[in-house]
Amino acid sequence: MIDFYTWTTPNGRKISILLEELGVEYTAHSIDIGAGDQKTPEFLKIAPNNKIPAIVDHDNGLNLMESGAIMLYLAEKYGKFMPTEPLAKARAHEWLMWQMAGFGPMLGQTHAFHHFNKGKSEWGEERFLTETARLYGVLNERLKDRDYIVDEYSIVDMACWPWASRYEWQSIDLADYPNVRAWYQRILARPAVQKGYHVPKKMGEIPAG
Ligand SMILES: N[C@@H](CCC(=O)N[C@@H](CS)C(=O)NCC(=O)O)C(=O)O
Repeated sequence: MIDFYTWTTPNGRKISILLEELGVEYTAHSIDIGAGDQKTPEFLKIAPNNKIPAIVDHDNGLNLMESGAIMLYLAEKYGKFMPTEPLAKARAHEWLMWQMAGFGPMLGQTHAFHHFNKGKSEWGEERFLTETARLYGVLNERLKDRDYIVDEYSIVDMACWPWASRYEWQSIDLADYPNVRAWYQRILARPAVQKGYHVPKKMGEIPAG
């Protein structure tokens, strides 16, 4: 059994979608980051960086933070959603790192400057909107003639998709990125994605793309 500590954010949804796709038993615990739940001493023992998501795997007592590390751990443990052939695996690592270092953090800055603090910093908004659009362009190119980012549906898609689901906050029109839009809708059609999106609670409808 897995205890899963999360909130209604893209990094949290990466893991709830993966857990739903795997069909493993888990208990979701709400860590309301707006209320400061991530700063409690109890949570710090599980996630020393004070951020969601985190898990505790009661099969072996492992506690783990960092969404990329959690996804790699679960994919390896259950032998699913990650290629095993070395070259394909290297490619999956490449795009997972791209998400962890670019498509997540840069889009997160767009949320901070452009969605939550519009008008406070023209420089910040312009810098991160430009970078966000560039990253969507990179993803659009990668998805040319491909249904998924790395051959088959994998944790790489599950890592990127929740960030793309905030396209409205990022002033991104998916019509400008047709390959991303088709991929977005392909993944949205999956029942596990629809279920995982609403963990730990429903905050509204899933953007249709
Ligand atoms: N690199 C981390 C980032 C985690 C992260 O930024 N989590 C956010 C929510 S999406 C959070 O917990 N924020 C609370 C805070 O910064 O105090 C990961 O991928 O797990």
